[in-house]
Amino acid sequence: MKKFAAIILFLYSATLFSQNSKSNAVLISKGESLDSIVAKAANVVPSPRQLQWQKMEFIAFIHFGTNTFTNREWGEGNEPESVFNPTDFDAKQIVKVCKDAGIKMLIITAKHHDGLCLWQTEFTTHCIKNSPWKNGKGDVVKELSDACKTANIKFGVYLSPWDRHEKTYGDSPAYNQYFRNQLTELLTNYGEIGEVWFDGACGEGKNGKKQIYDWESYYQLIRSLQPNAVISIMGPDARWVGTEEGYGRNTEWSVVPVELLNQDNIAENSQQKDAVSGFIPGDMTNEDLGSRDKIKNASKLVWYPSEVDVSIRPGWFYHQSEDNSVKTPEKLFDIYLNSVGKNSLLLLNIPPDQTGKINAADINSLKGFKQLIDNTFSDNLAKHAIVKIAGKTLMDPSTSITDDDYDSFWIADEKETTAEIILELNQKISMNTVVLQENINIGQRVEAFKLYVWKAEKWEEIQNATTIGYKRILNFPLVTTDKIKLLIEKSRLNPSLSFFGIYKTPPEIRINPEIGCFTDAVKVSIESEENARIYYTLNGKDPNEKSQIYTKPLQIKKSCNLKVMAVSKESKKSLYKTASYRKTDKGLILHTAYSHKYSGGGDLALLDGRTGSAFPDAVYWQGYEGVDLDATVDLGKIKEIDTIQARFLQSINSWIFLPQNVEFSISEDGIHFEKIAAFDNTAKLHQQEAFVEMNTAKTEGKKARYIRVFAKNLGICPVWHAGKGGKAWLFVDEIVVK
Ligand code: FUL
Repeated sequence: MKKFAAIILFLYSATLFSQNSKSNAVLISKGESLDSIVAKAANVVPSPRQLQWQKMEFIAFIHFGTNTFTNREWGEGNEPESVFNPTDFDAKQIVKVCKDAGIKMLIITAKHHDGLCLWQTEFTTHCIKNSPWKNGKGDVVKELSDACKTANIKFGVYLSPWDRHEKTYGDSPAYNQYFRNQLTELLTNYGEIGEVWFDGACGEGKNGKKQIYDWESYYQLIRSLQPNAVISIMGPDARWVGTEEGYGRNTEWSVVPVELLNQDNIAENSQQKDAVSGFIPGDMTNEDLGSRDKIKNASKLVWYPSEVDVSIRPGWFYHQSEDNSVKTPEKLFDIYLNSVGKNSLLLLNIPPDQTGKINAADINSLKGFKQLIDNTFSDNLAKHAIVKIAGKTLMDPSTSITDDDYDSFWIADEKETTAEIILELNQKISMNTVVLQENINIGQRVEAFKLYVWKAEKWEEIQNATTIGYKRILNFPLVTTDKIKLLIEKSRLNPSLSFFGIYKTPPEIRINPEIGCFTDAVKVSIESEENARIYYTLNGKDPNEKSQIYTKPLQIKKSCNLKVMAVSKESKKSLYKTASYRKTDKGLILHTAYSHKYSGGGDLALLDGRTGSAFPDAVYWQGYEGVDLDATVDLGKIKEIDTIQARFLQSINSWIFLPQNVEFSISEDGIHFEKIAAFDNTAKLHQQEAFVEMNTAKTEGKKARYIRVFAKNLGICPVWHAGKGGKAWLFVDEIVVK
């Protein structure tokens, strides 16, 4: 059955693209020589729909549905339709936020695994017709597709094949018909669809329902109704990169053996569990999918480019507890460099919250990210360079590789498989980023290249890499030079280049320490790139070029919010960076030692007024590895106290468990303590999803100067846990005494 499916797909894609002399698929005969296979691979090109898709570079996923309201990642399928009830759904806001961030298409989860349909469907009652939202008259797909049209960006749909609600699921022909009916509605009633995203996930397990999907019939339907739509992941046009971290491969070939198109393979290698309970990567994560070694035994090669899907938050759906864990602008920028910049398309998930809008935390991050993109890439420092290739100056503007026109390109003479391209810059320029683009209309060819800069009268190597493809972005430590050289060392056929750009990123800022709680003073140092001017304020306001200039470490003696900006010598502005410091009259004695891997900000972190969220990547948690927490807060004098609270994290996938039990005691003299509250958390230690536990005691006006919090670490991970026998972590933040 598996073979049969692969063969149909194979014939299907062959007939689709055989019209052009260059095509996006090529057959390999038995016994064909490696040279001939490699030459064939070099002539495989994207189909027109794949090409226009690739050129979008950056698109968005909108995960929205039942899980937004039930606070889950995978619904069970038995949730009532009434849970879907956004209070202020605003498609225009969602589209605007995305468009402002430079996004070219939105893909909505029209139906996730729980089966609830976010459009007015005729084929199930499990849809928003039966939700209270807009009295059942609303249509998320319609509103979003209309808003995209108005904003002139593309629109796509995610339709989960796995359906935990639909009764016919598992009765293969009936469900296939149901699925085609759903597709037909989505592909006929909402205008042009740019991408159809089929998920490989299915968590049915061994004894679950076994649905045999009729993929070919889905594809034929899509091709007939929306010929320009790219079919991704469980589809023939774009492939899953293989992880959900946002990072592409260093060697990323868009031409791969047809076997990667086999849906059974893809499904087996996809997630079998939800994001919170763990992720099982399969073969798609292989470091190399298309090198000579991988293609030498292929029966057919196809253009099958990589798509990098990643969420701006830890989960795919909105959870309030993750508002502090939204990826920072810097992290998003790094993801961009490592996805778009590694021959992939970036699909960034931005999930609306329960109001039905994008949350302010995500908007802020996207704004900073866009600023980094603009401040880096708006100015190609190679624009006026003299281009010299193999000793000859490239004069013809139609072959320019430094302009923005992708279709003007240079190609080496036939039979050449190496090349040396030198850009003479006329003056010394500081740079740390290079963008290269092959002309994929001709094929992806470059297999190895190096970058050099002219320094002290000789060429110095700064990068050594393999593939380029549609786009390769290289990031390296700042270097100043007036000449840069690209050496193509190996190529499948004569190499081409559409673009060679040089850039410098805006300055970064490092503040040390970034948070702090102090009793007398704290010394704060700020660093940025050489020759940058650093401006700051201490009242939390945005600094500008009239603000205080940083010259030496600051001695901070009062609670304050520091905000910093740097301006490079080329006048590039950094993002703002903030830090906050809090003076406390409380003392804290730690009787046990926290791990320096998770200091949470240092010795007074548990009193700094900043609390960690449900995901440990936030910086505020203090971690104790295998040891208990035993801490005494000193209020300085005897005071009436009302509440004592300690917050703990459980995130068992990260080996972080709640303390088994917690005790609060108080004392006036620091010697004689009275136990006033105890908590037993043992019943919660099995809970899979990450959560924060607050142990709170009301003390009703008791008097004390010292408050002692003792929390018993589980010690070692239990036998049922993946890390059994290993040291368990206890994460605390923070201790509140009011
Ligand atoms: C996965 C799904 O299980 C997740 O919930 C999410 O939709 C992601 C994009 O794909 O396979």
